[in-house]
Amino acid sequence: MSHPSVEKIKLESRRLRGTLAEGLLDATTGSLSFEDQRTIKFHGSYQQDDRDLRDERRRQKLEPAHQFMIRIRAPGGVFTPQQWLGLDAVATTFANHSLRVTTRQTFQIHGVIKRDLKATMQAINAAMLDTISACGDVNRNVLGASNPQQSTLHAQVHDWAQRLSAHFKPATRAYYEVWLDEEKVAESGVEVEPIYGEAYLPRKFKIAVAVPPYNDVDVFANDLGLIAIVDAAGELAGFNVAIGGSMGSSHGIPTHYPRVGNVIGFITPDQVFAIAEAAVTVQRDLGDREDRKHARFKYTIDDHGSEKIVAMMQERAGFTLAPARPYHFEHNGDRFGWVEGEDDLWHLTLSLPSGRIADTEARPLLTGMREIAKVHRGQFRMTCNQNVIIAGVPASERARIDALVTEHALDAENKAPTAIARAAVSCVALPTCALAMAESERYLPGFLKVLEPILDKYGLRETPFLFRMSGCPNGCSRPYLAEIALVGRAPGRYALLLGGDHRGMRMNTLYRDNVNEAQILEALDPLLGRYASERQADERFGDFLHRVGVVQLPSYPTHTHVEAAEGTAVRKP
Ligand code: SRM
Ligand code: SF4
Repeated sequence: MSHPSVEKIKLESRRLRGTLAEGLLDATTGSLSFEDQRTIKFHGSYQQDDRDLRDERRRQKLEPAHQFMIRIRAPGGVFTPQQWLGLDAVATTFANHSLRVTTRQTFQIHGVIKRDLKATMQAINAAMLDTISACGDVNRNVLGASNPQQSTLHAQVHDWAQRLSAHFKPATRAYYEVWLDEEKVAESGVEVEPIYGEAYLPRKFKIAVAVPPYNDVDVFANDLGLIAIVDAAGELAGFNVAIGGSMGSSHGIPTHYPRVGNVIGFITPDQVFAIAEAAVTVQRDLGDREDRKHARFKYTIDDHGSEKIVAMMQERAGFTLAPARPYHFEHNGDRFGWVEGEDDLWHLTLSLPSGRIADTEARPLLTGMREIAKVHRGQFRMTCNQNVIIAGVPASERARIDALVTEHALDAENKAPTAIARAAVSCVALPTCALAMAESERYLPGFLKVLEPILDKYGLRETPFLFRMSGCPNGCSRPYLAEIALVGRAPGRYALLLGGDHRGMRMNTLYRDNVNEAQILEALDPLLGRYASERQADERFGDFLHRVGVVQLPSYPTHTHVEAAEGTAVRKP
């Protein structure tokens, strides 16, 4: 049986209601209809099944072990202790007893069954949170820099993330009706969507706000990136605008490629909404609605040409972009441990294993964070590298937090034996992700372990490397920006990519395709050896590989390379 297209489903969904309300009540199956599985994404949830159990259930002639993943909308990634406790209760009551920090600085919970979905959404709402547009063909969670040392600037950027997220929230009341029992009114199902229109966007759209010198949001991986420019007095003067970043690609299909955003100019704060809306509506009108694999803004830009897209954006925004201002990124990572910020407040960044907060005997992370949330009076800030910052701690409270951290081994990753392990990022992949071709989160610790002796051999234990792993080429861990990346191809087999930089500005190159663990280590060993003996002072691995000619630009076989340094964007074919 052929299924309707996503475009048709959106148009016929009565503004994202579909038959969700009825489907939730159908007790004969743990699944939703094909159409509702598409519609529910706009409400921040995915239907999944436990892939570890798939074959066994098939043998037993049972339907798959259907379950739902729910993603929170958290622009800027800030949570109060009360919200943390609310989510902890959701995870332990309705989900698989874990909270998963994502690469877009929010939480996912996994393993919610259909009959608990509505109660779970209501519990999330009771924690003063929602999941609106966390997935689907709309603007997604807006990222905001999490550097805790610049609290004033951080607060401003957080505010921008909140306002942009609110601005691009769909107008439909579907979420409130389906999950929170809001009464239907005359407009139910026919609300005007002033920004999105009837069919919403052709594909997801992502916005991030970075504050140089840190690119912890990986601003160039977003459809629209805003790079804060601070004037001599330390005030926010405005933003450089970057367009067309996105990671998704496919193995061996040259027309599906990752791309870094290119900087197109500078705007003042009062121009932010106009330019953001221009970008979103140009993509709405010109984006590909036939081929979802070719529907992101990057393809619209490359197909129509950057000049035409920028001209259309300027026309719709009603002004011309000013020339981009100089800026400089130092790195795209997190800094672990305590740092002192403004107003005598301290901030503790904890490295989490792929963002997974769960209890194991050796590491009761979920319990530990819950105990901290019970006493902490500041905030929790999620980072886009899947880590958490316990933010805003007075000096007098540090010892109490430290004691809880030690008691629950919350600093185990901060003390990981190698620098590469502390900063590594990996996507969820198996067993929940339907698209995973290979393990990622579950394989990362094992891979880091077998890499350790090689790092030891060359004295590279404490040398920082930007390492990212994804279970498939969709690139949820943003692997194409890493110095070393593994991208899943098949069980136990990966593409090895090398030569990204540590500032998130240069993509890496395919170095070995379809290789297993032994072959990956065999490929890396001599390169790490050369790096140890031939590197220049402070030279990073990715830069070294370029200097000695192991990898060349253009770095990825099919993408457009962009150097976006000092306010200029140089596009190379
Ligand atoms: Fe992602 C799809 C997990 C960040 C590119 N992503 C998925 C799904 C929903 C699988 C699916 O469609 O069935 C994954 C759910 C797995 C699970 O079981 O939880 C999934 N993506 C994630 C998360 C949880 C990865 C993580 O380990 O942290 C991240 C959640 C972010 C959030 O909170 O909103 C996540 N995904 C990203 C990023 C990184 C980013 O945005 O900075 C990317 C690359 C940037 C980009 O959008 O290009 C990304 N995810 C994709 C794609 C490829 C999109 C494309 O245009 O080609 C897919 C597949 C799709 O949409 O069809 C995808
Ligand atoms: Fe799933 Fe692929 Fe994203 Fe990993 S990169 S979470 S395997 S879609």
